[in-house]
Amino acid sequence: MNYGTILHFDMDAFFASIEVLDNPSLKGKPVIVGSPPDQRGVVSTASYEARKFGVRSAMPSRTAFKLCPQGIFVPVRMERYGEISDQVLAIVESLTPVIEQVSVDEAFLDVSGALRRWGDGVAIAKELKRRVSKEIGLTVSVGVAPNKFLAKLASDLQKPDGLTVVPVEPDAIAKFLAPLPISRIWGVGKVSAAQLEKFGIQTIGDVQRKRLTDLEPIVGRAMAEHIHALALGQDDRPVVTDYEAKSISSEHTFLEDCEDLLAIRQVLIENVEHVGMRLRKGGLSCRVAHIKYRYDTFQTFTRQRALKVATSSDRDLVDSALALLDAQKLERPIRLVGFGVSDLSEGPAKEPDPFLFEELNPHKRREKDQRLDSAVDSIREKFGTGAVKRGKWK
Ligand code: TTP
Ligand code: MG
Repeated sequence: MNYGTILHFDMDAFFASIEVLDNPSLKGKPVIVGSPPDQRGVVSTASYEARKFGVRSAMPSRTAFKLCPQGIFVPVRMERYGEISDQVLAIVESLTPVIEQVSVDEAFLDVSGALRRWGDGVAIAKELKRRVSKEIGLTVSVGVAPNKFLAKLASDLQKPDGLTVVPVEPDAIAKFLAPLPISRIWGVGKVSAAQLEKFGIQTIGDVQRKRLTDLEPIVGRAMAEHIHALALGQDDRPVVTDYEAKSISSEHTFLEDCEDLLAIRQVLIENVEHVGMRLRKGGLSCRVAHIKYRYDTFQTFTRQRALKVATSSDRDLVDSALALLDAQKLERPIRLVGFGVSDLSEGPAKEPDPFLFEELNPHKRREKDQRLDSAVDSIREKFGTGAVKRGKWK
């Protein structure tokens, strides 16, 4: 049998499963990881037992408590989840070198170069599941498909502990997708789904029966092209390893399209800080910064600029991100905003030190910034990214 060579895996109830792993008395119980129920704050994730009561990620902990009063609330231990994430990646790296990590608990793999050793994509998926279970004690769901869109969709279809194989023939792919709701199409959120449903389009099969020109007036040209291709399972994005891409980025999709420039700036800054932290964690600096934004119509723009010196400092990155954003004339509500860096090199920026007077010395300022950045990073590692917010930039 012919299988696809793109895999996507996603750990099951990741934070909650690790809490159960470290405290087996929680097994089989409704575990809720996040803020305590008597405080403001949200649920990070919940065990599948707690999800039966309707508890979900990002829900206020108070609401979760109302839905599931017998829930066992445990605080987030980011550092521990990072350790397990590294262990999972080490297993994956022993299977194939082409890995694109998407988040702490998921990644894409292109296994086309690893077939001789392992046979086919399904054999590699099984080996991954077996080793994650045996060596770490957790379950992971995997999708095997001919491309990224289908692999990601597949990994989510039979959670937890799933293994879903998507066919490779175009007709079979279309048949596989047809019964699924349009919300399964990557990028179709509540707003677009509601818009399409007004026109009687509820399943991916309904999209398949439309022509591109039928979809354009409903959701706009860019979005129409996007969903028309994905409804047929067409997606040619490559799996890009961190090494190849030599870029680090972070982006955020707003729950509702956003027109508030201050909110957009704030979210952009948070993305910058996230990127800065990853740069510094990897001991890297960058020479190019870019922003990305997407309108409600799905039209997407990126703007980049070269930095004067290689840097990993939040201050430099935020300065360039805001300068790039401020140069834009935003004409529509924003659906997504993101920040990224490229042209990476090893090590923090080091330059000769020609300044006699400390106060005038931008490199000294740089050292001070670096100390501040690393203090902020260690607080965030311990307490999560929301733990410290900086005051105003500039
Ligand atoms: P997910 O993979 O989205 O969720 P999950 O692993 O808990 O459950 P599933 O079996 O459905 O994959 O996210 C991975 C981890 O990221 C999750 O365990 C906790 C964290 N997270 C948050 O902190 N807040 C959020 O809103 C989401 C979605 C995830
Ligand atoms: Mg997960």
